[in-house]
Amino acid sequence: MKKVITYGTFDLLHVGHINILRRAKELGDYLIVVLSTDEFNAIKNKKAYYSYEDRKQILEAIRYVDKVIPENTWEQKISDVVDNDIDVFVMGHDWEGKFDFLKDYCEVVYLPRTEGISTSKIKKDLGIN
Ligand code: C2G
Repeated sequence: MKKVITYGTFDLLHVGHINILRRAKELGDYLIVVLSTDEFNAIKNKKAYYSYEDRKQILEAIRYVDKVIPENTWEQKISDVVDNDIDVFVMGHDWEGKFDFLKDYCEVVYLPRTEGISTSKIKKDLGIN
């Protein structure tokens, strides 16, 4: 079984998230999403609208997603990849190069982002700060 992993906040779920999850799953047979906790979002200077539990429940309902685990630190990726026997690490190309250290442990793939949509754009368009 070819195992894929990806990371993110996935707040206010939109087609950009669905597109990366679909393409990540297409690279293997099993997709783990490592979901930023509310506490880690604070470290990322992000404030999600939905709580971790709600974002987790939403992700678990997506057909491409097989497992959701918490992302608590920047430093957990190597152990996540090793402990979960991961073959492919996937992120949007806004992260291009940032996680190349994982190439010692698995394939690293950066996929094009979906243009014209983002959680911050949704908030801005709706007049939410
Ligand atoms: N994404 C995308 N297209 C968009 C918006 C997002 O492909 N229009 C991708 C991002 O590139 C990322 C994933 O969707 O791969 C999740 O995006 P965010 O929830 O914004 O995650 P981020 O804050 O980038 O967290 O340790 C890594 C971090 O947790 C990544």
